[in-house]
Amino acid sequence: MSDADREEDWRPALEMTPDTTFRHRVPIHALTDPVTSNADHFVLAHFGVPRIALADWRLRIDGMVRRPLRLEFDGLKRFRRYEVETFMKCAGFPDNPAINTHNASNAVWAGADLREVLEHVGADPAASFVWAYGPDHGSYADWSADAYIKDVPVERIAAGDVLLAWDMNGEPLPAEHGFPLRLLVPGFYGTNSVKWLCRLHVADRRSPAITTTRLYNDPGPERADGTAVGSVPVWEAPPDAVIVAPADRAVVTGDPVRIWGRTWAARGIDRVGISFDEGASWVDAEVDPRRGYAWQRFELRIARDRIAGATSIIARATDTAGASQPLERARNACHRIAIRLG
Ligand SMILES: Nc1nc2c(c(=O)[nH]1)N[C@H]1C(S)=C(S)[C@@H](COP(=O)(O)O)O[C@H]1N2
Ligand SMILES: [Mo]
Repeated sequence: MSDADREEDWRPALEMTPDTTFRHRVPIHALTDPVTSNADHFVLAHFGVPRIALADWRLRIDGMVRRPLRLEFDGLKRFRRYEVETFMKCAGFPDNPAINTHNASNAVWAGADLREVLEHVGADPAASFVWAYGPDHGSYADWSADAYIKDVPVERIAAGDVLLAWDMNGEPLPAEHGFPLRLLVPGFYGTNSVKWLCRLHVADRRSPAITTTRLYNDPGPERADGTAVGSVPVWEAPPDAVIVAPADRAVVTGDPVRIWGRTWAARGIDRVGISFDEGASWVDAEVDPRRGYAWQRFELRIARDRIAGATSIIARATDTAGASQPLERARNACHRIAIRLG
């Protein structure tokens, strides 16, 4: 049995600091920069933050490949470097698809294109998923795991821009964001972009891990009797938006009143409607054109007397395929803020 066949030897030496769930985020009204800085980009680490020394780290690639590999960091960096600017949106709670945590950022990532790395190792054309392994382990809420594993459809990888990313906004990945290497799946919910990436396993089926098959799987479409048909993995991000200004609970001054924010979807956003009457009627905002996977800016200037008496603002995005955000009870439910016209 060769080294690369041994099941557990993909784990580097590491220390988990902290060794409990770690979250960081700035308030939505602070998302004023088009590119979120490394310090302001939200962080979600289910089990804590593994600290890995570069000398201890390898990327193991195995499974349905002709040439299994253990790549050192320098070897990986010999692949062509690509840059991708992309929104990242946290799917929210692993097992609750009815809440939007509105946790989003936008950064410029750089690294190798996984499509080229798979060509290099001679991935079997019959493969359908790549399982990505992070070595972080521990517990989160009421479940625990000895690794953080996700699976990505080979089709998405073949479309390009799925990165093995070592740079974030021009700097090496900060520990919280996955040093030394993370997977980055633009257009998919953040949960799929495995940090502290140490192993890629090429397979013809989905991974059986708890993080792929049980958590982050939502009930499928409803039948007439209200029961769900199967389940759907939390992959492509549906249309979503946050109102950056005014801030929630702000006293709103000025005429016209200016409302703006950020919007995104795997496919890109076509339209954002703004409602001042709890969704009874909508006014179209202006939406910047889509650039790759970057989030788009929307803005509406509206005469004060047209919204007299308003106490809330809701934004609703529609993607290029015509899908709109649900008003409530969804991972991408509409953002609603309370305001007072001052
Ligand atoms: N190994 C590992 N990768 C992970 C996670 C994790 O806990 N462990 N969290 C995921 C989730 S749910 C999200 S939303 C993104 C967050 O990436 P960020 O912290 O760089 O913003 O990382 C994903 N990748
Ligand atoms: Mo997440």
